[in-house]
Order: sequence, then C-alpha cells, then structure tokens
Amino acid sequence: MAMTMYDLTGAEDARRFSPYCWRTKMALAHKGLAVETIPWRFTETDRLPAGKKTVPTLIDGDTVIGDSWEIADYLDRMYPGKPLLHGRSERGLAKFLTAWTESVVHPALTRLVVLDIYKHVAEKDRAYFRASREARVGTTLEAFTADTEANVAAFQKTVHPLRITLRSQDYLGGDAPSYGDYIVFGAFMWARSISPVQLLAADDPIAAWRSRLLAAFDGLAGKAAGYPV
Ligand SMILES: N[C@@H](CCC(=O)N[C@@H](CS)C(=O)NCC(=O)O)C(=O)O
Repeated sequence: MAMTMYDLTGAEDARRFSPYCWRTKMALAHKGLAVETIPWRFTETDRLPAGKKTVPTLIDGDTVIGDSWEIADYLDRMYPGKPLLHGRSERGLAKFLTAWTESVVHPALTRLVVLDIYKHVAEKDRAYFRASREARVGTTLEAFTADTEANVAAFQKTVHPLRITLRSQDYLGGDAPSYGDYIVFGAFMWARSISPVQLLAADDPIAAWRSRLLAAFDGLAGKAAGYPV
C-alpha cells in the first residue's frame, strides 16, 4: 500500500507550497517510494493524525511520522535502499544545511514571498496566516515585503555560498543529488509555487542546479503548479 502524506496547499488543491513537504516528496522519489498526497490547509490541524500540528505528516501503515527530518530518518530505517542520511558526516552536513536553510535562506525568502503566500492561501486560512506571520515579522506583510528589488538583491547575496559550491559541482551531493540538495531546493520550490518574483539571473549556477532538480524524477517538481522561473 502506498504511503500517504498531508501536504500544504493554497486555495487550489494543486498549489503545494511547503518547503518542508517538498523535501519529503523529493526524498520519497529519491528512494523510488510511492506516496499519495492529501491537500491540507493551515486551519485544518484537526485533520492531522496522532495530534500532529505541522506538515509534512506521513502515514505508513500504522505508523504516523511528523517532521521532515524524522521522516527522512524513518524512511532510511524502513527502506534502506538509496539512503538519505547514511554515514555520520553526511548526516552532520545535512544538519548544517537544515540549519542554514531555516535560519538564513527561509528568512531572506520570507521577505519576498510572504505576501504572495497570503494571496494564495484559502479564504478560511487568511486571518490565521496574516495574524501569525505579522506577529512573527513584527509589521504588516505589506510593509515587510515592500522593497522587492532590495529584497531580491539581499536574497542573492545570502545564497552566495550555494552559488560558489555549484560553480564546480552539479549538486551539493557532488555528481548526484543528496538529501542536502532537497533541503535547500525545498526553499526554491516554496518560492516557485507561490510567487512570480524572479530570484536568480538566468546564468546563475544556482538556476542551473534548480533546473536539474525541477527535471529530476520525471519532472516531479517541475510539473507541479507554480510560476515560471
Ligand atoms: N520542522 C518541521 C517544520 C514543518 C512546518 O513548519 N511546516 C509548516 C508548513 S511549511 C506547517 O505545517 N505550519 C503550520 C502552521 O504554520 O500553522 C519539519 O521539518 O517538517
């Protein structure tokens, strides 16, 4: 039986925009595991099994796992082929990429996409989304995102370490994608799913890496609803 996964969406069922859910979907595809995704919206916490509060939440038979890192670990334990987090050093580096993505890349992207997210979420999610995110950023979504040009420039500077790395190798994993690639790529899928803002110049090595991952697994990510990049 295929696994099922609760997957964040906007007003339309097809607009799957969670960076964490994208990590997990790429990880499942990496292992060749089938998953049926269930569209889930911010105010539907009661629908999540086992008291989970965030997505991705994965259900595999009788097992319910929340948190993308826990899910990657679980998948490696239960389905050891094509490991995601094998070896202490790979695991350690994936931890660093998680921390960098969540504490540096996501905040820089939030400046660019948070108002677009608000515009795409279901009507019933809007009040919750605005109130929770404005409390987080300390101002209105409009004020926080006002200067797109400056915010794109700041984002491009933020991801410079990624750019330097990808000048000399195709993936963070070297010549093939690793779970670390999916962690960072999830952030780019977050933006692509929800926002028309062009984050990267066409000749940026990061754009070439993003294209490779959009095409991976028969275009799993590239075929998903989103804006052209
Ligand atoms: N550490 C968790 C974070 C998951 C997370 O925060 N997911 C967001 C969607 S992108 C969520 O469910 N948010 C619920 C909310 O904001 O109420 C993971 O890696 O899975």
